[in-house]
Amino acid sequence: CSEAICPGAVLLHGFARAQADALWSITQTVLATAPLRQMQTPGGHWMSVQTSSCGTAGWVSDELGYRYSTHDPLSGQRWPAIPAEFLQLARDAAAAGGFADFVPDACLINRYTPGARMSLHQDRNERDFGAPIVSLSLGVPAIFLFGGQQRSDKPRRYRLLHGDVVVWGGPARLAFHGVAPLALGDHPLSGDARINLTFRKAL
Ligand code: MD5
Ligand code: FE
Repeated sequence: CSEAICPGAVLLHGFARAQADALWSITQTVLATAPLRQMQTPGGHWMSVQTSSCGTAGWVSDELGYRYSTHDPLSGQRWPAIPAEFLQLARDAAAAGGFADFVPDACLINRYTPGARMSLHQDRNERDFGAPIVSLSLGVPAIFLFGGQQRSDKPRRYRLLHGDVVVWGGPARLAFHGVAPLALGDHPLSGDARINLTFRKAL
């Protein structure tokens, strides 16, 4: 079933539940080539999540800023390709959210362990805000914070479970959002961790 978060944003409860365990193991394959690492913000802080990417472009952050890069700064190589199963899921979910023919060129992988969080922000490093972002949650549940158009708007909270998918587009594309500090949990595949995949059209 699906739950409207706001115009342009829909939470598809359990949309990927049937494939979630397979998507988890495919994610591990990607991470064997492009390992998770902590990134530094332009302000000089370390992010509490661990990050990697696949696709033509990967999201990176360092003292110079946030941006997309065609190469993994750790290896100097191109990021691994987005697996076909990921592309299919992103396309199907976007269509269910009202965005036909979505073809992401970037997949950001964020791993949260207990206490890791993401403070309120907007995703604005992508070139085309007309394309949606599709988000897949795997592993232990997280509390997602949906903040609305202004940073000062009081965030609404949504619990995201293994196999849940959210499609963010239209007026929701530039909304403020974040993730509350991950609570202790235990998941058969991920242990105490949560992994979020976000499919984006970055270039
Ligand atoms: C997460 N990750 O659950 C989220 C899922 C990130 C990030 O925020 O930047 O890695 S993506 C949620 C998202 C994307 C674009 C717009 C909106 C939410 N929104 O309008 O709330 O780890
Ligand atoms: Fe974000």
